[in-house]
Amino acid sequence: MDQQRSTAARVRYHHRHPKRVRVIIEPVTSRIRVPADPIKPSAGRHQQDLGLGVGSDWLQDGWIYPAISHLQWLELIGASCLKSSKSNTIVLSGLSGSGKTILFYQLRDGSSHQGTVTSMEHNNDTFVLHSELERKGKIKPVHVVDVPGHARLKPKLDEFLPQAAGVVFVVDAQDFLSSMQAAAEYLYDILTKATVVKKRIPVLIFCNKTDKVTAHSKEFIKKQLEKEVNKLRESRNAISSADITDEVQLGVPGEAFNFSKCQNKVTVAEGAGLTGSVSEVEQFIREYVKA
Ligand SMILES: Nc1nc2c(ncn2[C@@H]2O[C@H](COP(=O)(O)OP(=O)(O)OP(=O)(O)O)[C@@H](O)[C@H]2O)c(=O)[nH]1
Ligand SMILES: [Mg+2]
Repeated sequence: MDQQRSTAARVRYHHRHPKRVRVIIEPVTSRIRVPADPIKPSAGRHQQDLGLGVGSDWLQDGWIYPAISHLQWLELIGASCLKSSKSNTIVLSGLSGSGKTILFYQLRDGSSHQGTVTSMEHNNDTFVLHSELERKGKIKPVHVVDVPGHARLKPKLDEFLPQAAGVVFVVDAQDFLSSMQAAAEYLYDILTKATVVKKRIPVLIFCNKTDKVTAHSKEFIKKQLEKEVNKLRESRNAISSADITDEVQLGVPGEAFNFSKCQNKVTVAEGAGLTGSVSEVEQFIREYVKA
């Protein structure tokens, strides 16, 4: 009698809840018999092959076994794992001095660790938010990456963006006017990244340092950034040479740009990392990295 090693799947429907199915994958060393009857459900259960097999289906012990290679199964299992494993990475981005590192420590330790200097390396840690330490039950930790604003380190962003569940773009609300153009350019680069648009990665523009009385409001910052992004969009579109190529076109051509036109969700919040006023960032994180 022929022996065949292969993998098999069966779908078992719940007898009372037909929408509930169980897929059972198992290696099979089967004695191959030509099916007399293509489908023979056993008492009280409905079975069905997955339609994934190549060649014939073989009937054994009342189940249909599509013979497909182990490699195909690995691919299928890998794909379903990727789908179900949600990222827990939040990327902190923004110009140098906007307050990313202070925010990072505030989220992790509930303290600003005053005296931070310009970061020359990215900060990277997985932790339960400090504000959630008192909460009962199991809480999903968040992987927070603080990418320094130094020009040399900005390319690091490309490394982390593909795995991001969300991006926090930190803006210095106090020193906003002098850094507005540079901030808009950096934000524009993020919003036109193919990975951000394709994966619909949400972006939170966090207007930081609002503990200072001279800080600009989030409404003002939002409007100014939209205007600056609009200008950038026009000037870059006008460049006929391929010197600068945006991966994705922003907004609707011919219409003034605003963040609601982005394919991914872009929201604006305000607070101060230094004084621990970061609840809007925490809410954003928990919206996209479920506890
Ligand atoms: N008043 C005030 N100052 C802040 C706040 N957050 C950060 N700062 C100050 O801003 C400066 C820069 O903060 P950092 O967190 O080091 O900035 P960064 O974005 O990490 O900068 P790079 O590492 O260079 O990219 C520090 O002197 C902080 O004390 C805030 O909420 N309010
Ligand atoms: Mg820093």
